[in-house]
Amino acid sequence: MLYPHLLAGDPEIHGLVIQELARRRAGIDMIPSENVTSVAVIEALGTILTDKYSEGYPHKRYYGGNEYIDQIEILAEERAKALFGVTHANVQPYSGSPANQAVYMALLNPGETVLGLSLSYGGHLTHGLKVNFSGIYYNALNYTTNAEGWIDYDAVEAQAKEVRPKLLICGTTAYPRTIDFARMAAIAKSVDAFLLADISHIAGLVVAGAHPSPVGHADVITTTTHKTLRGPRGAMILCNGLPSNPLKAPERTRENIPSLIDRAVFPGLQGGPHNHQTAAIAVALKNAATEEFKTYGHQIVKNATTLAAALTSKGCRLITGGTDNHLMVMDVTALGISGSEADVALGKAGITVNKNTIPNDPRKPFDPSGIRFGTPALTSRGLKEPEVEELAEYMYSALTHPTDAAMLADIQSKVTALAQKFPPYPELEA
Ligand code: DSN
Repeated sequence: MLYPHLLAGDPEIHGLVIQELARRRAGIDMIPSENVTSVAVIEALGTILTDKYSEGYPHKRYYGGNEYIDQIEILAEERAKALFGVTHANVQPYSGSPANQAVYMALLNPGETVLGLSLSYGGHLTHGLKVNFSGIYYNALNYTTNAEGWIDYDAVEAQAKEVRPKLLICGTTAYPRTIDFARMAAIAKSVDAFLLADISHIAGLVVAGAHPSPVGHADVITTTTHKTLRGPRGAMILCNGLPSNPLKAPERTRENIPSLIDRAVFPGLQGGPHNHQTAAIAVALKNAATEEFKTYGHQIVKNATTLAAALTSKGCRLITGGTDNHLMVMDVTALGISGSEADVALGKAGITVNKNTIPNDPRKPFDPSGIRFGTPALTSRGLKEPEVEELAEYMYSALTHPTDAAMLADIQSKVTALAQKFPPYPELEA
């Protein structure tokens, strides 16, 4: 039996974990921010490292007994630096939102102006949503995409010149196209703003060479470690330069960004780092440096473009008409249903996606016009183009028969048969 000590200590939680594993194995997860991490990463997460306090940074801790924790954190930092080609990496942020919060704290005073992509056009909560810290404590303004869903860089430039942000953000959670980091850097430079590239969604594609890198363009890069990067939940902040570790707060200059970031993460926002998470990030980064990972990153994109082409050929309306990366957004109202109805119908068919707004969405965010889905997790499970084409058939059938229970049950049995050929975590016994 899997997890025997958990079973002995808490059968209720153990039972739910086993049911979640069974759920994952019976269906296909297409939420593009999710993935299937390695069992090596899961084992690192489950280690005794979780017990240790180590506030501070390697060789500068506020607690004793950190000689091995220091080595783990240094390994994670060195692997991150080598993988992305930067000279400074902070691997302590608990997740993507705190990482972005640390960047704000490092580079801005409360009330200063930030310009980021609107959440409802594919941005993120922390890029300036009014009810998020970014919109509450800062003068957060948003750019949008055009009606077809493309970022209009000329429009971003005009808006930046008008509002003069101190921080410009390029980063997305529901944008299916390549980001032009060089253009965003030129816009930031023209208004003397810092540029933050939040590559949480595409980090795995960047290291695989399947998406251009923001390194050399952005002043600061944030990324979660659990999306296309295939690691544990967590995040990193990357930049160039070296921390100077001054005794007093450094001035907000480009040269001081590494020190500013480190001080913002600790003691600015966080206490002790999650050392089991840091170890698991190190394990994931080692894997991301392999040739196999490069092949994986390119396969994610091949699977996504195959899926986009198959769905488009059936008449489905994809925002921007397709994808360059790992995800796509579909306007399902063209099929006579809402995003929520599509989400539920696909769920009954064994395919997990999420409802999502589309550009200029006339509907409310809780029941928007679209769905968002992608290929990182299914690619980790080994599905390739033929299986993805099969999935496109199942998706289309479910979306065009959203209330036909017998039809959805039939599709679900086919999806489960496919899913069982490609189990996630095959090393784990059921
Ligand atoms: N929740 C993540 C996503 O689904 O894209 C972003 O933080």
